[in-house]
Amino acid sequence: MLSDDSPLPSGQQLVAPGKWPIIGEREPGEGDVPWTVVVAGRVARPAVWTLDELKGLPSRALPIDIHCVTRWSKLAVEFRGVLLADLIQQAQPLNDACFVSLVARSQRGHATSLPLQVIRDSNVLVAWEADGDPLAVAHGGPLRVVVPSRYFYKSLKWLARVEVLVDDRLGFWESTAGYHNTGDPWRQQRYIAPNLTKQQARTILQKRDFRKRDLRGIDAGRFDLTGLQAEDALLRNANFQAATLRSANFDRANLSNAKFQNADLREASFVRADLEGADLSGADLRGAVFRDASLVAATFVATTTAGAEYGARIDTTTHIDRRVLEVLTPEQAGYIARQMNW
Ligand SMILES: Nc1nc2c(c(=O)[nH]1)N[C@H]1C(S)=C(S)[C@@H](COP(=O)(O)O)O[C@H]1N2
Ligand SMILES: [Mo]
Repeated sequence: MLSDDSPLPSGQQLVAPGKWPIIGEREPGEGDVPWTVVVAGRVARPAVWTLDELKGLPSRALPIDIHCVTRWSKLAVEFRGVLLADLIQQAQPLNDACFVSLVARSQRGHATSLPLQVIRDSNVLVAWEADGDPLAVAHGGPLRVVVPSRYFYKSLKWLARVEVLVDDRLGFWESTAGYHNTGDPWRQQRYIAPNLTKQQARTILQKRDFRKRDLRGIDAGRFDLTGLQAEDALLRNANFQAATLRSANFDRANLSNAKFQNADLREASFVRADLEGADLSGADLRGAVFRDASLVAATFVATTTAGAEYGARIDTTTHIDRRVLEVLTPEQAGYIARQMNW
């Protein structure tokens, strides 16, 4: 168990030593060769560097903790690079410059943003090396941003363009998926909930039909939702604690960070569902189907402060791919393997 002075924000779990999950895009979009980084926008002197020019600048290696919003963490990865603040300073930001949009070389125009002050106050790096090795392409190589003290979605892979702005411009996840625009892991600023009145939520819960709906963060704790139809629903951060969900259908639903503690999920179906960071501790999973579900950093067993283990009810009627062992933390993987007799 971790002590109170642990460097792990609440709701996070360490990945196994040596593991580093790949999240989001896996490769950059096509672009010019060689790689360049441009600083433009509200600056007096737009600037551009090639990769070699950047690597020729005075660099520093800093240990930075990775905290992914889907609840895995990897501590003290040593990233080598240059300070983003130094690059921006060379382009001479104008007085009204307040925000910075970081744009990737990406097929979908992936971007994220930060207040200029955050870049000046913390060691935001433009990095090309992690733990002594060149960054792998899937992890943003040849060049990515690394932002300490923010969820990792602020750490843009394949940096191509730094746009200095007066007003903020929301990034890809922030504008399409409700990711919090600050994303401070110490405050668990994970997602913004959509607007749903209490009355609307009640009606939807009574009908037990969530199909294809955006119900992020909905509170369905303790409800009787036997036979719920929730195929393709967006249920990130939803609360299903102690709910009755027998034979519920969650196929292809997005359930990342959903809470299912002590829920009755017998015969529930999660085919191709996204359960990254979901908490299923204490849930009854007999007969539940997790075929092709994504279970990165999911929780099946928790330990109370008194030290008691408090696990999901799993047996050989639970359909779960053996591959999950690779994406779970060692504690979680061990628990599943024991229940399944693997
Ligand atoms: N260009 C780009 N950068 C990105 C993403 C992405 O999809 N595209 N995903 C973000 C998210 S959500 C996370 S958690 C981290 C994942 O980095 P990793 O794959 O190296 O672990 O990259 C961030 N930067
Ligand atoms: Mo993420």
